[in-house]
Amino acid sequence: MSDLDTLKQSVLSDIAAAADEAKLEAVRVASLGKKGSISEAMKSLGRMDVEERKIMGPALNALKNEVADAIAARKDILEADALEQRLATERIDITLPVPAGPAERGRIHPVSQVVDEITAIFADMGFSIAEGPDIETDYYNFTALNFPEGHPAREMHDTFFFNPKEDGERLLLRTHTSPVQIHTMKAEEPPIRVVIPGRTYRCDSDQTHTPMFHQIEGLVVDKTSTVGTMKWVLAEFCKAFFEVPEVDMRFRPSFFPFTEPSLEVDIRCDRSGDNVKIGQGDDWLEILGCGMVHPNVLKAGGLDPDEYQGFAWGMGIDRIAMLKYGMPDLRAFFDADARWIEHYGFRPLDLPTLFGGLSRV
Ligand code: 2NM
Repeated sequence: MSDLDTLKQSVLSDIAAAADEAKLEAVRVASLGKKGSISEAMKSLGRMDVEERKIMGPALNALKNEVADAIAARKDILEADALEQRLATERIDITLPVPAGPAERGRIHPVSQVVDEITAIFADMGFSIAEGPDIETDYYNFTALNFPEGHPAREMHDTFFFNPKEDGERLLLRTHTSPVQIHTMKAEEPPIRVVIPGRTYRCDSDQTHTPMFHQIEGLVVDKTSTVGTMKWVLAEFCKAFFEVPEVDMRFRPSFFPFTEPSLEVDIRCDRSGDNVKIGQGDDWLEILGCGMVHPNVLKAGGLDPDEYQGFAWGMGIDRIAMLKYGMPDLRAFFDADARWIEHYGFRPLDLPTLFGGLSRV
C-alpha cells in the first residue's frame, strides 16, 4: 500500500506542478498512458494471488480514477488560465478609430475631386464624358476651331510645338480641350451632350499660371438649343457646383474664334471676408466663357450649320478648385508634396454624387 501511496503522491504532485496543457499531457501519458506508471501497476495484477488482487484491484482502480479526475480538474484550470491570459493580452478597445489601411490613407487630388464633381453634375443633366489626346495637330487645335491661319489668337495661346515631322507637320500640346469637341462631332450624331475634362498646356508660368493646367469644356448640338438653353444649363451647373440655392449670373459680350455670339459669365460673390462667398455680396467673379458654336466649327465637325446649332463653354478647373476649397497657391497643386495632399486631398471612398452631397465640406 505504501508503494501505491508513493506513486499517488508523485503523480498528483506532477499534475499540480504542470504549468501548461502540454506538460499536463506529458504527465497523463507518463501515468495513465499505455506504458504509464499506473498502467504498469495494473498489469502486475495478473501476477498476484487472489487475495492480494482483491485488495490491489479496487485500490489501483480508485487511484486511476483519482488521477484521471485530477488531470481533468487541472486541465480546466489551465484552460481557464490560458483564456484569461489571452483576454488580457489580446484585449482591443473598440472605441479606438480603425487603423488606416492604404485605401484609407490615400487622397484624391482636389483637381480630380473637382472634375468628379463637375462631371457628376452634368451626368445628372444627361451629358456623357469624352476625352481626347494631349498631343494634337494644328488642324484640330486651331484650324477646325475657326482660328484663321496667321491669326494672333494662335500666338496668344503660347503653344508648345514639337519639332516638325519629316512631312513638315508640327504636332503640338493642345492649348485647350476644344479639339475633343471636333472629334466628338465627327464621331457622333446629334443630339450631342458632352463634357470634356483634361490637361491643357500653354507656355506660361507665374503666380497664377502653370504650363500644364486643367480645363473642362462642354458641348451641346441639336436642332433647337439657344442662348436661353445655355443660360439655364450654366445656371443649374453653378448652383449645383457651389452648393447654393440661387446664383446671380452676369453675361458679358466677349470674343472667341469658335463661338458667335461669345459671352463671359460672372457670378455674384462677396470678397469681404477671408474666403470668397458665392451667391451673395456686391462683387463679381468670372468663372467661364461660352457661346453659340460658330457655323465654321459645326462644318469642321461634319455637321450642316443650316440643320444643326448648339452651344459650348469652357472653364479652368484649377482656378475654380482654388476658389471652392480655399487653396491659396496654384503652384502647390503640382509640387507632389505629401503634406499638401494630406491637408487638401479628399478621401477616396467619398465619391461626389448629387444625392450624397458633392463635397461634404
Ligand atoms: C470656351 C469658351 C467658349 C468652346 C467652343 C467649343 C467648340 F468646339 F464646340 F466650338 N469648344 N469649347 C468654348 C466656347 C470654350 O472656353 C473658355
